[in-house]
Amino acid sequence: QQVQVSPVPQSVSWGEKAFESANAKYSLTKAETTDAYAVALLQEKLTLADDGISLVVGKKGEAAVSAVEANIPETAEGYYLKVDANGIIVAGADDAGTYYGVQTLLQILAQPNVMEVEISDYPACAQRGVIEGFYGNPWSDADRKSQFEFYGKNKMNIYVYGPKDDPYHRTKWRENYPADKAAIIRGLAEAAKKNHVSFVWSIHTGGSISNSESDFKAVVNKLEHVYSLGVRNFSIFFDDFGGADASLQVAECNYVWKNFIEKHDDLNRLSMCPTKYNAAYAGWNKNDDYLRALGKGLHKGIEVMWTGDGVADMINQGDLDFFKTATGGMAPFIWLNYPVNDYCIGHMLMGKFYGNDKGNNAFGGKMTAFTSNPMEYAEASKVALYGVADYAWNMKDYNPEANWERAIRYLMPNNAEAFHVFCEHNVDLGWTVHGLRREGESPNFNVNGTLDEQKDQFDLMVEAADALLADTYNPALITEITPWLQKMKYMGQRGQKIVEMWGLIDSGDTAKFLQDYRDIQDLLTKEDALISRNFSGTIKSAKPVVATQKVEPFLKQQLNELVIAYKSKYTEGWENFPVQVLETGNYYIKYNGKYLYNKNASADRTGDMPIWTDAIDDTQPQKCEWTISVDPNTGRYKIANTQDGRYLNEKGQFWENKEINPYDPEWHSYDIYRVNGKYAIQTTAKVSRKFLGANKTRIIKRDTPL
Ligand code: LTM
Repeated sequence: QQVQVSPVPQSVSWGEKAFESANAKYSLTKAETTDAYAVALLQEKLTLADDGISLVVGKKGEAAVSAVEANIPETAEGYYLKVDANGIIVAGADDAGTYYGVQTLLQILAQPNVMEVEISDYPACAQRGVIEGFYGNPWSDADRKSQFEFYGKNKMNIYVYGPKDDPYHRTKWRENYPADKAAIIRGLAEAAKKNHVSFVWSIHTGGSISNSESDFKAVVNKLEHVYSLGVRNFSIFFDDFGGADASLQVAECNYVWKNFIEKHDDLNRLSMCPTKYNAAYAGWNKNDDYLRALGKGLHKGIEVMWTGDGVADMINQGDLDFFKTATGGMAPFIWLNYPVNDYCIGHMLMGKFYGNDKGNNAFGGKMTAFTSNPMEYAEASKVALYGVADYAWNMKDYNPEANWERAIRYLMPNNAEAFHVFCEHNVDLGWTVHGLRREGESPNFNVNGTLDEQKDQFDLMVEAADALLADTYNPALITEITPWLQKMKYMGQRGQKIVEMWGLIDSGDTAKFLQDYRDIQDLLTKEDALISRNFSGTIKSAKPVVATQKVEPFLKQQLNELVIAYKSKYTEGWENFPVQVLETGNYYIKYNGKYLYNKNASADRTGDMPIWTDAIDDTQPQKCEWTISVDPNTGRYKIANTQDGRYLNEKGQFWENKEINPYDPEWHSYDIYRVNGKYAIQTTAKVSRKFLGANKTRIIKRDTPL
């Protein structure tokens, strides 16, 4: 059978069966100069023997492949590959091309029946890869090494090291790595090389640098230190700190180019991430002074990063056009903020990788690099990265659906169906400050379906979670997604109970109905207790959320309707559920972009009119003491001012004794911010159960301006 090589090659022509791979031996012919990493791979993965099937490997110019030289693509990193009954030939345009040809060959030889095939292949985009540029727990050494192997297999050739929470990248950029950490960087640079990945180390000098030679020297000193660890590609970041000072940034980058890059024969690349790194940050102004100054002033060898229209945006022709005009002719180094989830940390982003202009391969030539900023969950990020690799290699043939199906099988071969269920319920980001949404979550769940159909889906959620929790194929992946698997399981169980409860209303089994209701409350309590992983310092742990587009709202709404239906028919048992106070504390309450001030300072008590303001200022004693309660009889919430017991009403306009119903869309526009010295931002906060309860950290995202 024919295998779908991934990334999809530019041109493939399959023939008849050539031979069977079981027990096959290969007789390797190569030159001294043939890429050592490609040869090492063959030695590791195949059985080599002199009387084996002929396997000729080499690159353009080497005698072994001279017979097919005319077939080798011109494009750097391209290769020609042929398999037939006489043997195999892999001919690269260069070392990387030879290596990628071998990677393709290994996918073909992994099939029981090896088919005759002729492939001519090359990348659409010259630099393809990943930028570890998120806030949160940086990837571990093991995570990164596993990534590099994955990049090699998927023909990605660049990895940018820039985790916001590595102090030696950002806050302590002047300091050298201590010996143990330096050894890790050295090991990573070496591991990247083996997989034909260019390891780019980036420094974030941000706002803690002055436009002075002594400070610029400090940058070069640090880069020299990292150079001494084996790194040969560098970047300078100026994102997320405020000051878009083009003259300083141009001076710093050009200083580094002249006094560092040009000083080393084996350095020739430098990139920078600007402060205005997307069109929105440049005020949609193609004549923005800052960007123009970068385009004009930066040394021509320096590449400039760009995230598109906004911070989180898929890339289209318009993004490239804007950047080109604004910089006076440059092509961007794309920093794609997907599947990064540091601004929606409860969401695991496991959906299809789609939405970037397909056009044709020429689109890839209009950017210098296409890199993706992933989640802090390295293994789980591979679903999206499998798409990134395929897209950036061959834009013209990229098919998001087919790619996603392959990614699922590739990552979880023994439990692909279960992993499919998990991935399809973890797609959308919810409402966030960056506005990026992903479509198609929970595609098989029909809110208007029959109870039986819905039960099948809930059963699948439970069964898939159990199967994956017991899977041993990729323990690192399972560890990362376990809290989300548990959440999916509990949700599925809630759904199973809800289906059952509709039957109990008809049958009149009120005792069982009330027990199911209590069980659902217990499941919700368990879900409330789930956290993504332990956190340290400023790094926050997440509350996992699953299937937020369709299934979760449906479950909430169904429970509400069940209670109403029950109460219209029966009375018994309900008095057992007293109103519980979930949490009391200091909050800022936001409505329609305004914050509610403390009653002492500003509420108009006579007219019961609260005062709303544009900003919160936690230095002033303006905080309100609020009690947030839920009535499990109705699932309704109320927010009371503890000082006078009055309630905030659903319009956010005045206080009165009234409950807040989280199911009414109008009431969903509150954001609650916990006061903890600084103000914390939860961009997706709504008044709903998931933000209330015992764990007080979970409404906090991070204390950074957005
Ligand atoms: O996107 C850039 C250039 N900078 C930061 C990233 O570090 C962060 O991961 C993403 C997503 O929150 N947003 C940023 O602004």
